[in-house]
Amino acid sequence: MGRERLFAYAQDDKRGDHRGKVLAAGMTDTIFALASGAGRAGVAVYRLSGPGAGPALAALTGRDLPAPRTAVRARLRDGGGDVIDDGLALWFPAPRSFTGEDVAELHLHGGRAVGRAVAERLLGLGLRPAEAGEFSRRAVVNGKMDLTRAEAVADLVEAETAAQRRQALRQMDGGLESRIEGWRQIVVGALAYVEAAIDFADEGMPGDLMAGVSARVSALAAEIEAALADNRRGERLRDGLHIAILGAPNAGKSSLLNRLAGREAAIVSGIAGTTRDVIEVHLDLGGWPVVVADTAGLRDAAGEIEAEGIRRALARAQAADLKLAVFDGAARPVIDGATRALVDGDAVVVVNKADIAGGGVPATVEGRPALAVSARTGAGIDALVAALEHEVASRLEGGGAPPLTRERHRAAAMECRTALRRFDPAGEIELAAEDLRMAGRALGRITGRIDVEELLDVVFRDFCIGK
Ligand SMILES: Nc1nc2c(ncn2[C@@H]2O[C@H](COP(=O)(O)OP(=O)(O)OP(=O)(O)O)[C@@H](O)[C@H]2O)c(=O)[nH]1
Ligand SMILES: [Mg+2]
Repeated sequence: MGRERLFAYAQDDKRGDHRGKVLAAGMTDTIFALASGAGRAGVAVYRLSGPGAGPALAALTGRDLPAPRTAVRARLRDGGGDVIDDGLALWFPAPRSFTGEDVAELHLHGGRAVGRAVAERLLGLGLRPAEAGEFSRRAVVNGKMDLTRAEAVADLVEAETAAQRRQALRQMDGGLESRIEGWRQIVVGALAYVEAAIDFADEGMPGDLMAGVSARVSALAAEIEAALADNRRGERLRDGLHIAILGAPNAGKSSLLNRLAGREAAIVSGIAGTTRDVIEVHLDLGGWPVVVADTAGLRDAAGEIEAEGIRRALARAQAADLKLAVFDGAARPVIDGATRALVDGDAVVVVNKADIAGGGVPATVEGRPALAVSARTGAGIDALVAALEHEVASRLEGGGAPPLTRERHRAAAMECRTALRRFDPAGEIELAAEDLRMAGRALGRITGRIDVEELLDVVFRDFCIGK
């Protein structure tokens, strides 16, 4: 039946305990949870998983289990025979279910009293409430999906913009898994050659075979390096790109934030130094997730509180992926020096108050094109949004391969890359083999998949022959 697979949990710590914690399949308790959002709703979906799901469904409905994967109308009753609700029931016998276990689903009316009665009944039947992520966890343990797909399920639930949704869907379809698996196959293939070289040391390996292995290993190291040098695109798409609005007091930063947000998120006033703290707004910019931060106006003469605000503003400027540098068009021809100093390749420049600026605004500031806008009238805001969208897209768009989307993917890929770079078939051959094993294990931790044979290698390496 070919190579069986076991599933090991990825370790959080970077060095990792690569023996992993292999879970035995037989989890006996049956869990339940409200799978739809909490609170009042037209419909609420309850999910049950585990060996007790079938008996619980039968007890609730007072009838035989419905045909698999077919919705049937059912009256659910509590322990005393009183009707709890009239809804739909679905039955997904193992292994063809989300978790790979017996699963039942109840679609009921989304009232709190219904929810309480259902939970009481299920508790009475010996089920227990699921812990966070437990359904997905069981799906991974039962081989229904790898860790990257399980993470993608969570990302899809969290997705707030179209780009986040697309990235999550692609990963859920196994995009990242097959990329990582492809890398791992190359490592495993190379390891097979090296092990053959060890086994048949007396006969000697043809030199050109080893040269081929070496070339494939360095090509893979380069490919992983390129994947790591993607500016953390996948993670940033999950988190949202950070944009800091910067400029002199009264330039109209808060007014611009409110324009972009479409609501009065920040206080606007004619008093210079109104904004002190950093104010963040999460926005969907043409499908791209961004976190826009309004900051305190930059100036020298400032009291204690404002000075702290300015310190925070500069820290934001440093940490931001993109800066929105705001100049006061009414203050022209004076171009604020403190703001100007922050303009670089990561800045979008606007000259605000175009409605009262009189005369033209400069075409560029520090070589970056300057957009004339008015936060008051809305003039130029569409062009500003388009410019921001363009800048954000150029930082998040990847086109090609599915990106690494979590710090733990990155840490493991780095560990793999390091081991591959260390690989030296001309040196001690046992050490070369060990480097490949480490590289393969690091990749295996990303998907949570470790071949049984590899695992057995690790477990039994220290046994002596004949034992
Ligand atoms: N005419 C005109 N006035 C504007 C425009 N944008 C902002 N203002 C006014 O400029 C003043 C300052 O605006 P804010 O948005 O509070 O400026 P800020 O840059 O956040 O200022 P601080 O928080 O003090 O750093 C307010 O009176 C706004 O109404 C604009 O496009 N045109
Ligand atoms: Mg402000």
